[in-house]
Amino acid sequence: MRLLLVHPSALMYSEIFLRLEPLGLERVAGAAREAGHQVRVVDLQVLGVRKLRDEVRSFRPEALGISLNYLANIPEAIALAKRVKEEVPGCFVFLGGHSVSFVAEEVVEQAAGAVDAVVRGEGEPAVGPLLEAVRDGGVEGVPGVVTAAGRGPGPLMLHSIDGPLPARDLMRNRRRYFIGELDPCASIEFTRGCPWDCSFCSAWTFYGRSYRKASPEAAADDLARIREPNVFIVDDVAFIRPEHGNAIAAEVERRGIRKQYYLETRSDVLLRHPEVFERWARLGLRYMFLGMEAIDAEGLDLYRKRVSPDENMRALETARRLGIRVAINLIADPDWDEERFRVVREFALAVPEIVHFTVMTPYPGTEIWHTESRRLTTRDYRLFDIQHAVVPTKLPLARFYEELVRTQAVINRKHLGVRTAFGAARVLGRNLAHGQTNFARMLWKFNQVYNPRRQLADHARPVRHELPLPQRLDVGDRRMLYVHTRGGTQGAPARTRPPGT
Ligand code: B12
Ligand code: SF4
Repeated sequence: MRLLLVHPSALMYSEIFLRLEPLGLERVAGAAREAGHQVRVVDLQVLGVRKLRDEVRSFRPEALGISLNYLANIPEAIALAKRVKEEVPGCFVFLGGHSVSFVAEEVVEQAAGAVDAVVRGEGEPAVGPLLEAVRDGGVEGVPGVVTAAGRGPGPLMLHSIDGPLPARDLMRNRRRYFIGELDPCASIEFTRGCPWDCSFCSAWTFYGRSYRKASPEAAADDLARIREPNVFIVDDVAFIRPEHGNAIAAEVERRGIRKQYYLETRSDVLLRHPEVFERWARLGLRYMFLGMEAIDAEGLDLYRKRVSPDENMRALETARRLGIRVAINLIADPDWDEERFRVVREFALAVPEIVHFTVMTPYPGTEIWHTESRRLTTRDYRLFDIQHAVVPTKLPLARFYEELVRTQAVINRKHLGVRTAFGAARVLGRNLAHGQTNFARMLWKFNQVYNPRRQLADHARPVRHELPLPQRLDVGDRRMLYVHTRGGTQGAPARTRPPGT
């Protein structure tokens, strides 16, 4: 069967700092190819819609799959589905990915016939059986599938994440994937899932709190196949298990693979096993995201982060000692007033690290969706991008955005200060010499994109599709939030407790 897979366009505010290859979609493409289908991929993060139109006309797909990891992309995906249905009337359209898994029924209904099915959960085990059923009948019975007829059997989960291989070769314009100065940059996955249970996050609910590790050999094989000199490790929390991080490092050393890496981890994981990160720093680990989320104990408790402010500070010192640059993420609460923004600005200016802000947003699939989201001020999918306030702000909304953007701008200037500018100029020169312009564009785009008036105006756009209202659930039994449950797995992936709890 001819299958066209599409990733929607990049969300405006993230495009400044990064644009990364859609690894999940590439893995679905790999699975479909292994099942004998003819597959093409269009990533609208790096290709224009005209390219998609040309591809639809020339390839005449029998099935179209759109990736929806981000809620904010849902209206765009529905519009694309409608256009492709008009162009190729018999084409079977399905959606899949993280976010759409939590609102599958609602999206099928909102698409009013333009979407034939939504796949909940992991795409690799579902795509082969789904395409077979499209040809032979019985789509409703495929595990994980939701259609207008309702929900089929629960989704299946890969037993091992060693395969299928991501179909990196199907991507075009790979040079446009980058993160900060790591330009160009590819992505890789060493583990899947997260054993913690932070109240604002849906990573753990999606995978039913399971945690799987790629074998060190498969991880190193995949790494060796990557052509780019830079690699982003997509794991929710890298190197939770020190023996796993060390085993992959040993394979990388044995094969003499040399890359620069960016990863994401937690302060307590770094503090517990700094030697693993030190080893990876020798192998090229340059940057890490630390999801600190809050600078005070109260905030950390609220998000059930299970980390103390002291641990966060010690983690920053450890990273500095290892020579790894840290990007900190803090959650800006809509309850913040001018004083709170001032305190946070002071903190951000006092530390040498890169500081990012995201706005506290209740997402379907998270615990706070059911506890706090009764107060939503908008249900426009496009505003659920953690850069807009979707619950009432203490300050008038316009003031809140002014303070937010002012804080972002102060921090941005800090990074582009005199000393940093020299460093940036060196990186710029090196990247431009190789024809890589992503990092350069990022430096100039900030003021264009981060603009409080524009953020406010986004709230006034006409809304075509709205998020469903949250159901008030007693989340005493948090398994009710899961997409993947133990009964629905292929084999039995390890369900682990977070280390140290
Ligand atoms: C790596 C990552 C990123 C990377 C790479 C993103 C990219 N281009 O793919 C970066 C750092 C760029 C990023 C950025 C952002 N991210 Co992000 N990211 C993740 C993370 C940690 C892992 C995703 C991943 O690669 N997993 C590994 C692959 C193999 O799995 P996967 O992509 O989920 O794909 C599987 C399934 O979803 C499904 N699937 C996927 N596509 C399709 C398509 C079809 C047709 C089918 C059938 C199935 C299917 O099958 C795949 C294989 O099993 C997730 C958390 C998580 N655990 O999912 C958050 C997450 C997806 N991100 C999140 C957010 C909020 C963001 C940002 C908006 C943050 C910001 N403002 O800066 C931006 C927006 C990026 C953009 N597109 O513009 C939220 C999503 C919230 C939401 N409900 O919308 C998540 C869930 C994290 C969280 N805290 O809850 N992100
Ligand atoms: S540790 Fe990170 S990935 Fe895990 S639940 Fe908390 S925020 Fe989500």
